[in-house]
Amino acid sequence: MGNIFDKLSKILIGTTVAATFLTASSGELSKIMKKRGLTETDIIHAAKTYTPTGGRDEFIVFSSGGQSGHMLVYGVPTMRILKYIAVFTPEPWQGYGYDDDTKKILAEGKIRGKQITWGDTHHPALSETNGKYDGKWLVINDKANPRIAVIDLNDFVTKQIVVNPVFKSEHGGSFFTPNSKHILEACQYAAPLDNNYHPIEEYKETYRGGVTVWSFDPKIGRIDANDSFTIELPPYMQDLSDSGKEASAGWGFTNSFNSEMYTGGIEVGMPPFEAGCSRNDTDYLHVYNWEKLYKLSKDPKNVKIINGHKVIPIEVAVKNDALFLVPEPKSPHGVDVSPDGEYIVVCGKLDTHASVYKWSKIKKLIDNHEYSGKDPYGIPILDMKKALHGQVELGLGPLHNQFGAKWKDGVIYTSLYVDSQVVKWDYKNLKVLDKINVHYNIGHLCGMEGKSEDPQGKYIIALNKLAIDRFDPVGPLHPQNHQLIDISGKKMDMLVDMPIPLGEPHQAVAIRASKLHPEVRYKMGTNPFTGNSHPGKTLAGQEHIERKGNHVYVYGTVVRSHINPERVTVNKGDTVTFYLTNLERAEDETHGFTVDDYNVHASLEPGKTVSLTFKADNEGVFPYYCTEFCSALHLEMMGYLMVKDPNKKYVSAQKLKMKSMSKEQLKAEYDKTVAVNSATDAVIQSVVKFLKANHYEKYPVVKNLVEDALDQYSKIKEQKEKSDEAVKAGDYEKAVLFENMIWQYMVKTADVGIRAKDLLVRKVATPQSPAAQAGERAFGEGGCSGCHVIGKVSSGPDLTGVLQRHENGEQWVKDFIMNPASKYKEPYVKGMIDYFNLRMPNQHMKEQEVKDIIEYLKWVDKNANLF
Ligand code: CUK
Ligand code: CUA
Repeated sequence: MGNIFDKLSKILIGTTVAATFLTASSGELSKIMKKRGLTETDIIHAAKTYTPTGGRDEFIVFSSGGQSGHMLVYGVPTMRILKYIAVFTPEPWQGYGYDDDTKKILAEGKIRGKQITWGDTHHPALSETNGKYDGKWLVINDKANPRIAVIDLNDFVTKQIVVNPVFKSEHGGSFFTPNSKHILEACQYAAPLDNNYHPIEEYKETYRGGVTVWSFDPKIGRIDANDSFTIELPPYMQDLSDSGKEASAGWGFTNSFNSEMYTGGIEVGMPPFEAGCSRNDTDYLHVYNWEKLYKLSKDPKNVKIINGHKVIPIEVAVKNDALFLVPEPKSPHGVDVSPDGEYIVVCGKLDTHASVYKWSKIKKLIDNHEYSGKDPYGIPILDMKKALHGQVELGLGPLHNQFGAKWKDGVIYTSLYVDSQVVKWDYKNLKVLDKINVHYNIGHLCGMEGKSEDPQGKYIIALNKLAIDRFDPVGPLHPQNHQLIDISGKKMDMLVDMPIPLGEPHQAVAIRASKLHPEVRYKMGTNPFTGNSHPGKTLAGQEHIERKGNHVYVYGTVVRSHINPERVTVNKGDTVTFYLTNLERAEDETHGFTVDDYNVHASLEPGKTVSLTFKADNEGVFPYYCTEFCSALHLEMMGYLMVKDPNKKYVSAQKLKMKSMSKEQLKAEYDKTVAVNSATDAVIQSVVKFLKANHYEKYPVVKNLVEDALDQYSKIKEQKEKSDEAVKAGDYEKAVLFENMIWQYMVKTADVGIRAKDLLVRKVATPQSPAAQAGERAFGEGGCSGCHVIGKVSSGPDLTGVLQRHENGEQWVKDFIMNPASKYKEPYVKGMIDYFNLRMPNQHMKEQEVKDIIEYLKWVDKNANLF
């Protein structure tokens, strides 16, 4: 094992102090390594990725969720999944597709009137300012049902879905331009741009591809379909694309794989598509000046209107020197533009090479009108050799590229699908630098901010298509496998695997975590989908039910732990709309809402208002309830929807004779409840005193909790008034109920208040030495905490001050822990045994643990005033 501790300490702390510390615990570590069969390298990989509880990641990855139509969010280097974002597919937890507003978003994705509830998501893109990620917006495409969705990174929620009006399939999207004013989206399978039938025999004449240039407003994060247009392209099956940067800003680049314009036909005796599409030695890289074409699209004489959408015909683009073709090795796949916009790297897929084009060379050919020919549609073709910087043989099946932090020195990483490898190479000096094996068949690879003008290096994630034997078997359908690779050294280092059981994530994008600033609560009564106040916004005290003809509107609120109103009665056949506002301001106090049997569900994050509409077409009694375990009284957070048939006569059930309590009994119960409340209140007051004395307001996290607690506490006054009123009227039964409500508010106050106090103790206490920390751990894990609670007498005595209680206290405590029985006869211990009716057991602690516990107890004594 030799120098593993040196290596580890370098990773962990980078000092020799750490090495000493590690050597001390090395016995334990080597035992675990042996038991689990771990090598030194494994331990180093663990140290590079493991993040202790509460720790955060350096990068956040947004990965396509493939056929799930969702996206997923995870952290690097921990590879912990943080969220699924619902995009094209309903997602019950978030209420996506189960409340009115999210149904509306999903309905934006209807294609020619048809609701589509899935998506084949491929390429996410993050918004950019001056070519750098700004952490504001995320977009992703749907290949099967050509659509693009916009996700708001303020709350990680999909806010817009836009259908491509002319494509029947799309793939080369989405790609933001460097200032996020536009998004490029390229077609995949060519088809007629109109919606009519055209025979396949007229493929060349009537089938088309294209690139749609969507206008995007980065201020509000919405696509403006009216300001957008499509560049008509030949039916070459456009593929991956990238938008130009810096030197090539304003231009776009799109690959293709069927310049043969083959149309298949196995059933009529023709060879399959796969043969016909790869007959020619070269296909075409489309090079187009989208910026110029955007300006031209404003003039109606430059566009055809197809399905209500502007399309610039090929001739118009050619006439204006805005569309060119450059031959590229047959059926390539990825195309990626270098951060300075000068190099365009095309991956061979069927060719073992990557082809590096130079923008200045392409531009020169364009400016000099130096063409080697024209394609059948009249598009000028540039000479491949004259446009190339060079080619490098990388291996079998090169698919996609990512630039590293040293991109200026030519460092780039490319995935090799067939070889199942990532290759690091130099696109400037055209040589291979390093290769690493992945498991198995990698598609995209994701660098940290690797698609921006500011690649961060550090890590590459291999997005592998097959997992085969990597994980515990879960049936014939295997998870996908994302592998994290450390690229900070000279050689690439494979760190960890993460199974993805959601769909095939083609591409992922990563951003520095520090650039994301999502909010933790909505402004009270917000509709997140408009950003405005929701028409159904209801504040405390405004709850009511309104009937308009056959439509019943419930203006309700939810807050720990009740839904107001709790009873809603409607007629069978009525339409019912629940408007619900979550009145909570506390972080993470989300409530859920459903009505049994009616297929509706909402997620109510703090401050949000949602609306749920359904037809009450079944008679009966339907509980509604909160679906998030939001508080101790979560199960009580419920109500009843009662649906009556107005045409039925209901015979009332015979009233049961219930025994009722005497007035004296009720008064006694009332007195008891009041006494419990004032005792609880005394506890609360002592916590409040502590919080104030220790200046809780100086610590924002504590302050938030205290505010939430006081919020709960402030509601007591109104309940007390109601209770007093009931007493005055002699109605003790009602008074008891109100006193119980007071107690509920007190419990909620105490719950949050004590959480605040615990946090505050940690903030104001003197820092713990490593030994005291280890001692606290041993105290918890060794069983001491089973009977002893610091600051309190529980099933054993309070240990605050225990070191002072005995002569030569430290030694005494040590001896007692190591061998309790030796002291059972001492009068003090005997007294304790009698009092608690328990004997201190021997926990068989190690000497070091006992020493640490004593350090911990010293720390407790130093901070005794806090407990
Ligand atoms: S594509 Cu899947 S591996 Cu849709 Cu970006 Cu290349
Ligand atoms: Cu609110 Cu459970």
